[in-house]
Amino acid sequence: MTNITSLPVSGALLKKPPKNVKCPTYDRASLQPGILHIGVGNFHRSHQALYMDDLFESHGVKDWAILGVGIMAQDADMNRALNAQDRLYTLVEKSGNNASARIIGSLKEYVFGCEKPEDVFKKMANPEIKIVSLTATEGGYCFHQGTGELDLKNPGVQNDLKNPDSPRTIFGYLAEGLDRRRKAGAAPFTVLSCDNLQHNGEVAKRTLLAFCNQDRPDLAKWIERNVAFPNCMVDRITPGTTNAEREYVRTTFNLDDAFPVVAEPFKQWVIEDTFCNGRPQLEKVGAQFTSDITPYEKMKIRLLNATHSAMGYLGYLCGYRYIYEIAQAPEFIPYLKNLMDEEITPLVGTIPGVSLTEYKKRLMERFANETIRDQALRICMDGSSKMPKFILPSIAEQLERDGPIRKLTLCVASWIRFLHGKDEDGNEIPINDPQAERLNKLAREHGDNPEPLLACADIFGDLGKSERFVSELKLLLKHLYENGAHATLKFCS
Ligand code: CS2
Repeated sequence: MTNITSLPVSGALLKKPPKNVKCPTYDRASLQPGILHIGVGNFHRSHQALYMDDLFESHGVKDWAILGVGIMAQDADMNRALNAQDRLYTLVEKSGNNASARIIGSLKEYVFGCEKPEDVFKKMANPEIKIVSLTATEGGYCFHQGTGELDLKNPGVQNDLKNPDSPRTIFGYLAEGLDRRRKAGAAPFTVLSCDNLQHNGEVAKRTLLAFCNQDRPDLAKWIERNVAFPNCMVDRITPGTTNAEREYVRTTFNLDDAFPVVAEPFKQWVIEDTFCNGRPQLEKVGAQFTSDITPYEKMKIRLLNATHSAMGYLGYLCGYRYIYEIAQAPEFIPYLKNLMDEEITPLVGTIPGVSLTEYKKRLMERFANETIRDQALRICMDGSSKMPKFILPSIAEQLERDGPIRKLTLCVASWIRFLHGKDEDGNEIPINDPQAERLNKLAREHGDNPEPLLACADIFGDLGKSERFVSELKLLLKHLYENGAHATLKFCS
């Protein structure tokens, strides 16, 4: 604790900005909203909101302010914190001995959809909103991994079809917002998915059309003809905020912020330029526009996100709690390097002007950044939707070309061992996944036999039919149960 009184983050702070913190100098009151963003979590606040803040601060842009929206019950804390702080928050970038803090001013409003869905619909209907961007997480698109189609049995999707006035998923909001535009004869907004899915725009389009086709086929047709869904690749490692970050911001920068965000210095955003109703000039602040997103998203999701998952599950089982500890552990380095070099890189292809060797070297440095204290459990969250996007497609492609799969399969085996819910010393493993109950039951009851889990086609598709994969998985899972995580890591390195 410190005895200096810390300054609350709010509009008043900007009138007398502290010397050690960069603050917006643009006039926030004169900003016009242009983007409505659903899912204002830490990633959005360290990434897209920062790009927009840069655009307002350095290029005099005024018409693309962000109107933030939360649609999940767990967004209640963000709603409270942001609205109490005039939608301002502290972003700290940290690496080595360097740490810098700035106040981000690009969020003009924040509406909590769980309490006020009608307010969100009204905002979406307003033609001044030209883009609705999304960070809905990998699971937020509710599609069945086996078929790629919207899962109509998903409880959120069912709720939104039955109760269009109080949606719980992106679909209910997007459908109602776009329908109001259509009925008013107004131009639609672009839907910009910023989630870690390959072809995230196409996934958003496919699932939204399937949703609308249930009871609003005319709307579906209108969306298909008029709405753009650019694909994009987003990147910035952003840990969750805990009291340690709040205390750090208080003691280091003398700021009292209920929800600061800490991130690494690196950031990347590659976007397809297919917006249907204008866009901000993000290229002025470091975003890259491209006509072919495929190699970029493959590079990022298959290398960064997959290696993250491999570190998360196995690292947690080995007793580590932070990603930097795992990335720095001598016993992990060869496994991670070989996983990327031998089993993933041959699938990524080439990107003009990008050296994958450099990219991977940089990744290892980023993972090893101990100042941001990225939590292994953050990475281990939502495995049921991350595994099919980050890891399983590489296994499927390697199987097709008769290539190596051991290190990728170790990640799946570690996940299944993690889902058991008790570590090697009998301590509880906190499983944070919408499917936790079902998966934990299967993992606990069947131990080293992965077959009942592999039968979950909504996660594994038809990978469970591959003899080679199944026997490899059985071998590694048995090894994990019999010899423990450290020995299995050694066996696979
Ligand atoms: C992580 C990502 O959640 C995860 O599993 O891999 O959140 C990762 O930190 C970001 O995609 C980095 O851009």
